[in-house]
Amino acid sequence: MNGNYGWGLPVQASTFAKEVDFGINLIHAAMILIFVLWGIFFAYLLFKYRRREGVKASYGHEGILKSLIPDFIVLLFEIGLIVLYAVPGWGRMKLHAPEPALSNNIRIVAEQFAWNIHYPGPDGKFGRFSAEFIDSANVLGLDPSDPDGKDDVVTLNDLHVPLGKPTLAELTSKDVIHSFFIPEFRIKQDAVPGMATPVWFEPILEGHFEISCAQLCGIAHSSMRGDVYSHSPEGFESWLKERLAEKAEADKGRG
Ligand SMILES: [Cu+2]
Repeated sequence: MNGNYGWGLPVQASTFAKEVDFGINLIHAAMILIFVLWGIFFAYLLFKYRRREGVKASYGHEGILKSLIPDFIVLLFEIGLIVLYAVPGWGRMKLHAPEPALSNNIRIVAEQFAWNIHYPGPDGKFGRFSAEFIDSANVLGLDPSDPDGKDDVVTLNDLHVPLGKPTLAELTSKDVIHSFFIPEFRIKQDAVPGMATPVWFEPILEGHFEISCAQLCGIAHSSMRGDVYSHSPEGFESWLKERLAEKAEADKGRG
């Protein structure tokens, strides 16, 4: 797995990664610079205003505006960060969902303590689903009479996505609030019961990564992990074909 985080940021595996990392790196660099400058200034003041014979402290207000200049510089930098980087970047990443017709469409249903992934299969249509059909073999409650659901694939903690196009997911939860987090894709989104939240990303690197739950959701929160595989388009197609063959085999066994 590429999930070897080490000291630096995880590998940049989606189109969002560069822009997100720019902000993280800029903020860290600025904080180090401010920390060092303040430290030097502090030491300078300690020395300059040390206790000496015949010198008394003054408690007047003269020079107070001048002393606020560094704060104003930091404030300007922070406003610039929000207005020039954070808001436009957020807009680029979150404002416009990709066209469903040009995306890999999936549903992600979180539950204590797992990720169910629902693929629409070759017809591109999700089968109807309803709580009344939910049982241990049908965790998403797919309606067995719906033809659109015949070629659907459901996996547990096993997300497969193709390179070359965005993956557009509808994210929800069966029970409590979870948070869908793939560090390498720089994507994190709450999964809220009763809500279908759109979430999208485009992988740019073939590999094996990890989904983790980023919202404390119960006793086994820390083990709520899943695998993510980003494939070449051909690799993704052949993975899907294998799942469909498995499904046909299982249906034969049952029927
Ligand atoms: Cu969770």
